[in-house]
Amino acid sequence: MKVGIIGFARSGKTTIFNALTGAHAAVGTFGTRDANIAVIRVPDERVDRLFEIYHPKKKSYAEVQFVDVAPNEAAGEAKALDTAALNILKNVEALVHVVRAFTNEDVLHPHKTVDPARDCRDMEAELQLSDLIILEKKLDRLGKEGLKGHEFELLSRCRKTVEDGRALRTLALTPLEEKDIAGYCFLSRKPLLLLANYGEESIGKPDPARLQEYAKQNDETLIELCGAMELEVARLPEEERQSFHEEMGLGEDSRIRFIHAVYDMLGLMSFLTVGEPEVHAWTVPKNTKAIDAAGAIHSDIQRGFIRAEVVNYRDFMAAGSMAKAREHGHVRLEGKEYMVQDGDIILFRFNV
Ligand SMILES: Nc1nc2c(ncn2[C@@H]2O[C@H](COP(=O)(O)OP(=O)(O)OP(=O)(O)O)[C@@H](O)[C@H]2O)c(=O)[nH]1
Ligand SMILES: [Mg+2]
Repeated sequence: MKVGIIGFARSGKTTIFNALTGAHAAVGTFGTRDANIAVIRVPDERVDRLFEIYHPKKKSYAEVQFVDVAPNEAAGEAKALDTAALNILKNVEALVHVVRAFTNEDVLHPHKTVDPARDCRDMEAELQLSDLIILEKKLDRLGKEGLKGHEFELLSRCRKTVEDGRALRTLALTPLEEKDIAGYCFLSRKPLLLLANYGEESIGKPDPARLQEYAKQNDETLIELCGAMELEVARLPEEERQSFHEEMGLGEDSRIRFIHAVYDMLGLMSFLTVGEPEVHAWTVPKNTKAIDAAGAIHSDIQRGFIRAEVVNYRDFMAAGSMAKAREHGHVRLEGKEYMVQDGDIILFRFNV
C-alpha cells in the first residue's frame, strides 16, 4: 500500500514524513529535489503481545509505504504539484495533504499568509484540474471517433463533477463504473486525509483556522499534529516517547493516531496469524471474506481453503491462551463466506 504526502511549499511535508517514518530526509532549504520514500511498519500492540506469548522466531507488522513528493520547481511555488509529482501520485492509493497551520516568520508561505482553509481549496482545485485535463483529452478523442457509448457517458459525468468544482471522490459510482475509470488514476478520486501542521504555540488551543469547519463541510477527515514537535519526539529513545507525549499534552502517540486515520480512510483493517515461526499482521479491506483473507497470505491457502479457525484477539487475551479460548468456546469454525473482523486471529486449514 502506498500513500502520497502532498502540500504547498514549506508546509512541513518532509518534517511530518520524517516524524512518522523515522526517516532522516533533509528539511527546509536543504531539502532534496527528489521524492522521499520510506516504508513504515504499522505499530500494532497486538503483534507485540502475541509475540510475548508465542515467542516465535519472527514478528511481522503490516506495512505502508509513504512518498513525500519533491518541492515543485517547474510550476513555481504558486502551485503545489508539478508534472513529476502528478506522475508519482497516479500510483498511490491515498493522499495526505499536509496543510500549514504553524506561524513562523522565517519560513515563507508561498502565498505569503497562513490560511489553511484556502490551501485546502487550492489543493483540491489542483487535483481536480489535473483530472479535468485528462477527461477533456479523452472525451475529445472519443467524440472525434464517434464513440459516444457507455464510456463517453461515464467520463462526461466525471467531467461535469469537476467542472462544478467537486472532487471525483464525491461521485457515486457502481462497482463496475469504478472499475472502468480505475485506469485513469484520477487524483481527486483518491481518498484524502487532511493533516494540519500546527506550531508548538497552538498545542491544546482551539482551532483558529476555520479548518475544522472546512473539513466538516467537505466531509473530509482532519487530524492535527505539530510537525516540529513530533520530529523531536520521534528522535527520542522509544521508552521516553510516551512520557514526553503525556507531558506535552499530545495525547496518544501521534504516529499511531496518524496510522489509524490512514487505515480508516482507506477502509483497511488487520487480521493476525500466530504460531511457532511467526506472528504476523495482515492488511485487508474491511468486509473481506475469509477466502480472500486467505489469498492475502498465499494463493495456495486460498485455492485449498477448507475452513478457518477464528478467535478474536480480545477474546483470546481475555481467555489467556488458545487452549482456554477453546474451552470457553471462543474459537469458531468458519467457512469461506465468513466476514473477517479487525483483530481476528485466524488459522487457515487448507489442502493443496
Ligand atoms: N515552527 C515550526 N516550523 C516548522 C514546522 N514544521 C516544519 N517547520 C519548518 O518549516 C520549514 C519547511 O519544512 P519542510 O518539512 O522542509 O517542509 P516541506 O513541505 O517538505 O518543504 P518543501 O519540500 O521545500 O516544499 C523547515 O524550516 C521546518 O523546520 C512546525 O510545526 N513548526
Ligand atoms: Mg520537502
